Amino acid sequence: MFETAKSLLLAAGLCVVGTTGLFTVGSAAQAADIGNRNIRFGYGLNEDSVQGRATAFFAEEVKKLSGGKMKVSGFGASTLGSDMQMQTALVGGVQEMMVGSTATLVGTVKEFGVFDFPFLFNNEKEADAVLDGPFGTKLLNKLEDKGLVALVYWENGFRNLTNKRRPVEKVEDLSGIKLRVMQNQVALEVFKSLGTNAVPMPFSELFSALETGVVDGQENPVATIQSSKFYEVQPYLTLTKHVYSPWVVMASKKWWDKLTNDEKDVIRKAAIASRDFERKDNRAGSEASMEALKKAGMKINAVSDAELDRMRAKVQPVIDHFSKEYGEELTKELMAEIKKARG
Ligand code: TK8
Repeated sequence: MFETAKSLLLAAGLCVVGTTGLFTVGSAAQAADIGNRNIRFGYGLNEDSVQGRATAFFAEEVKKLSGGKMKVSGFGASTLGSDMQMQTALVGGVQEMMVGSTATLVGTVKEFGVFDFPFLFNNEKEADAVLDGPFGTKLLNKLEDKGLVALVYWENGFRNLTNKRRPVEKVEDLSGIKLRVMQNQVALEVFKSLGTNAVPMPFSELFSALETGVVDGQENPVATIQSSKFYEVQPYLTLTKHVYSPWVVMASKKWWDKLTNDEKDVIRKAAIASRDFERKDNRAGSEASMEALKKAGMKINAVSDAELDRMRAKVQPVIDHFSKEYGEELTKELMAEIKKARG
């Protein structure tokens, strides 16, 4: 009886080693240099979303790895502020952690704008390879000088277009649509070049802007369209998959510098585990999200390859312009990484 219990415990211990490689059992976590820490972790989507689930997963991992000493509290629906407001709070050391869009980091490290280049990645496999490889890591590391310790990329995913005016089947259908875009120059110029009346706005204001008619449409991945209930105010969904949006999990450098090495280790390991969980969850859920959006009454259409090619041609000058601005070396490096991922 006791023997069985002991071997079960051993098996559980081994399992922890297998998945995290950090501590064998709780007692080892206690022996490590870990103190009591309260960590406020902010995000923009609702609690019932991929961000909410991955934050809960991250909190659980941190709890496990720290023997219950480090406590992560998630704050969803932008209750701690928009992405940019949270970044400022992290830099100032008044908030510990957050996850937000690369698109909102361009004011800090402008090169993050490359991830707003349309049609950059063909699939998630390419995105994972580039983001987790030397290119993605290099951009994350640039944040450290600016007061942000970037840990991992999560996935928002391939963005699609919704609006209340009409189904978008060809470029011309975009003409004059008042479209909310993320707050960065690339997104703004891209959607201007496609003929929309593009309006930059924080995500935290988007639902009400759609509801009150301040804007006609927006673009986001299907999981986000569902979890943010945009189907309540947007009749048309067009599957453009025009750009892949990453999220970045970050910590305040001011706060990070006060952690012990063991505490940093806990956060790093938990962040990597949360990345794998979040991507799996997002990918597994996107078909169900499509079904839910259909059921909710959205009219969904795809765009022909020929029309997507026309969109590509329209946005190319914008990509060329910003490639120059970031330095052509950087874009070359990015393209080489993508080529490598394509094999
Ligand atoms: C949520 C945002 C959002 C992003 C946007 O935190 O702003 O449209 O796609 O999902 O990061």
